Amino acid sequence: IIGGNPYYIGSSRCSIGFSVTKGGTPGFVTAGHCGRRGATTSNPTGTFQGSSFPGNDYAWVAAPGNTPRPWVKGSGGANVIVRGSTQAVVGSSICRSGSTTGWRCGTIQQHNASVTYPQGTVSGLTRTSACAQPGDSGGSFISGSQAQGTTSGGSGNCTSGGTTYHQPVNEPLSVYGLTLT
Ligand code: TYR
Repeated sequence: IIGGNPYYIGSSRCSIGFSVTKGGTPGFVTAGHCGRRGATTSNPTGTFQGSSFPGNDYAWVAAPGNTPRPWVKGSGGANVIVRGSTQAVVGSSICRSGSTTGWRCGTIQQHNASVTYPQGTVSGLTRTSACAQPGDSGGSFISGSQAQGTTSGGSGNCTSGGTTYHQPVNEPLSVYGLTLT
């Protein structure tokens, strides 16, 4: 279980945010819009244990039998080690990792932003200038070695450039009692 890697919900693909454990059970945090509680995943095999969307956009998937790794997939496949989840300030450099467009970087532009999707509004998101595309959802946002959040949505693309919002990761960690692994 590595941040930025793909997983599948039926035929649709999302991305792993960060490896976590809950009481010895391995899994990962990802986007809430990727699956409801009870939905199953393949590659890796898991089950959504909790999911909040809209309002929030976070979820966690238990994936017993898989090995959680304390890193995300960086540039050229390098391991970027996760050492904590202290939120970075506006203006900080940030990068994201996802299964469609890989490792992409930008700047934090705003905390506590609200975005209205067709399904409803999500608040408490962070806006960045890093690009993303469909399938990158749920993937990792990291600043230095500090986990920031999971990809929610945005506009643009990685050819012309884009704006991407992430759900800060500390809320699902505390709501679900998860530990970054
Ligand atoms: N929301 C998209 C998904 O579900 C991810 C995405 C992010 C799409 C930013 C577009 C965008 O500009 O995969």
